[in-house]
Amino acid sequence: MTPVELTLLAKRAATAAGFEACGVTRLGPSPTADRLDAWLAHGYAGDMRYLQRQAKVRKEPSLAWPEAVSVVVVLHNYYGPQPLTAGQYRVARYAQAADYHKLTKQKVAAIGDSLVEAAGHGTWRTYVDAGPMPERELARLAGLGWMAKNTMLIHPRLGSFSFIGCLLTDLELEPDAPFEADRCGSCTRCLDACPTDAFPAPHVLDATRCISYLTIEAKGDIPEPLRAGVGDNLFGCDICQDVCPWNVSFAQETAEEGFRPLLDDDDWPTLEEILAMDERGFDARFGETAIERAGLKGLQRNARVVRENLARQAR
Ligand code: B12
Ligand code: SF4
Ligand code: SF4
Repeated sequence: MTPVELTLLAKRAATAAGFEACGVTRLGPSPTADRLDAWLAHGYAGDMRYLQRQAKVRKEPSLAWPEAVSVVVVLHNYYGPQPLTAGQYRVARYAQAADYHKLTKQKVAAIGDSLVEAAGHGTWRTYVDAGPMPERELARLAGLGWMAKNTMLIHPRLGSFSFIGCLLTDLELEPDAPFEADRCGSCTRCLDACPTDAFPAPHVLDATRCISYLTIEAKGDIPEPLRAGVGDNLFGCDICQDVCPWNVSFAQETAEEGFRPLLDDDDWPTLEEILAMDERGFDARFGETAIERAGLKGLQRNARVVRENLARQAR
């Protein structure tokens, strides 16, 4: 099979697996490596030391696997409602469902299997929010969207509520043209809406001020000056995506059953119940979700901050 035929086949397999968009790029040095260096030098990665450790490979992704020549990049829409859970707090949409990594990886792997079967040779590896792949950069290079001012990859017909999956392969595929336009224009809604002022400039996120980092990745306490800004966000944050006109216009509820909330509204514990939880209770409620990443201690830290904020609002 020719590279063009194989590429068509990969895109059909992506659609069959339920991905809403698929593009292809060649594996090469990252054209924006200097942005990563500058970002790390500013200390914007905070406690996420793995980003420092992986920087060399992120800038030169082929170091992860020298035989790889092509990357198939897919987007998977996970949009859905974000209720005020237990009438008290919000959980980022992606974290209300069963952990997306496993399901998305399985689906990406199905594309790899189809490719190798059709080609009669070759091999592949998957990357979904794990490992040193610069996923948003690869998605842009594969023509799937632009790096927006809120740093999200926005697809012009899907918006940004999509996970990115990457399949590296040693098979020759036909690359798509990179997405060169920046369709944010003069809009600044996301920058203005961020409650913790986490954007020092458009396209640059200071993760150490981002609610997503503070409630998921940060190891210690949430710094006092940022606590009020956390508001009712118990885990993660969707604010800079919610206000984005591209999501307001195009976000549609996901068709993937596996991305629907794992707990019924009634099953979400109240803040008081979270604060009284032990490890067993935490595992039983959240063991299958991305919330597991914060651990019981992290979730309780967040619950205290949200409780303080609710009490302040009520006064
Ligand atoms: C670390 C990390 C975080 C950190 C830091 C986020 C950040 N903006 O850097 C924290 C914990 C804060 C975070 C939060 C979230 N994350 Co996160 N995160 C990652 C991770 C693991 C690495 C990102 C990274 O390398 N950051 C460092 C910066 C410097 O790199 P970058 O933003 O990718 O930018 C590079 C290029 O895109 C380019 N670039 C940047 N800006 C511009 C501008 C222009 C004009 C150009 C040309 C190029 C360019 O240069 C950079 C260096 O190469 C990726 C998965 C992965 N392996 O890539 C997921 C990932 C980015 N996260 C994701 C998600 C869903 C989220 C949240 C929405 C979760 C939530 N609801 O709480 C929030 C969104 C917050 C936000 N506004 O970004 C998705 C994003 C999907 C998408 N459509 O964009 C990813 C891709 C995971 C996945 N596989 O789906 N995340
Ligand atoms: S995810 Fe929330 S805290 Fe982080 S940059 Fe966006 S609006 Fe700000
Ligand atoms: S809110 Fe406006 S500036 Fe921000 S990402 Fe969306 S279009 Fe771009």
